[in-house]
Amino acid sequence: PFEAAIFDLDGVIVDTAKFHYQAWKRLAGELGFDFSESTNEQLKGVSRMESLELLLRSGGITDLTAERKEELASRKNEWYKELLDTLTPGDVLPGVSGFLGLLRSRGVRTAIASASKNAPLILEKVNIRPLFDAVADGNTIGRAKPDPEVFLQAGRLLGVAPAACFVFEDAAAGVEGAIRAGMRVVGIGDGALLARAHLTIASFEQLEPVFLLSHIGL
Ligand code: B16
Ligand code: MG
Repeated sequence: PFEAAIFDLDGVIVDTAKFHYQAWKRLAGELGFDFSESTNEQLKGVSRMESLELLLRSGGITDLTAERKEELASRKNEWYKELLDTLTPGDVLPGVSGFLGLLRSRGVRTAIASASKNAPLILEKVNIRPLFDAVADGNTIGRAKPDPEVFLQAGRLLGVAPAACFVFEDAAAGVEGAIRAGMRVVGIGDGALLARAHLTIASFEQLEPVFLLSHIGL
């Protein structure tokens, strides 16, 4: 039986994935190359510095000092935070709050497992922190997805064993991390990109909670 539901943040609870993409694209533009949405797919769920490395590689830039990389990453983060500033509770993705409420009413514990250091800020801006029993994020972990650390930490904070946890993820790296953690995974988004998930849905909007609950076996 499943006792806990663990949610990725960017792209699952709120559509901040598009803000990451806009900010990275702006950085690529300043560096003189274009950055496509398909390359961006690889950055989802990956840490800030690893995302920068992937971006630079896609633009053929290989000779930057560590200091310059730090500077570029923090510039991107400033632009990203300007975009986060526009977030309101209305930006929680459709169907999410209702599903969280349903889970909690059935005694299921809930947590966030996000690679983002901005997770606390985002949760506060959209006012959804009260619907989670625990938060594991980029400030509390050492290794980014696809490492299982953030999921294992979320399970530990809830006091629930991995085999009793269900994870909701929009990124291939996150699906992989959750599988390595020994958890079941629901992919949110493009089934082809999330082929390793145990089940994929287009969005929570499409989700019929009762159907999913019966699928999960709650
Ligand atoms: P930050 P998630 C991830 O969040 C994003 O998907 C990924 O694109 C981003 O690089 C990473 O957080 C780090 O974010 O720069 O805000 O610390 O999907 O794991 O909730
Ligand atoms: Mg995500």
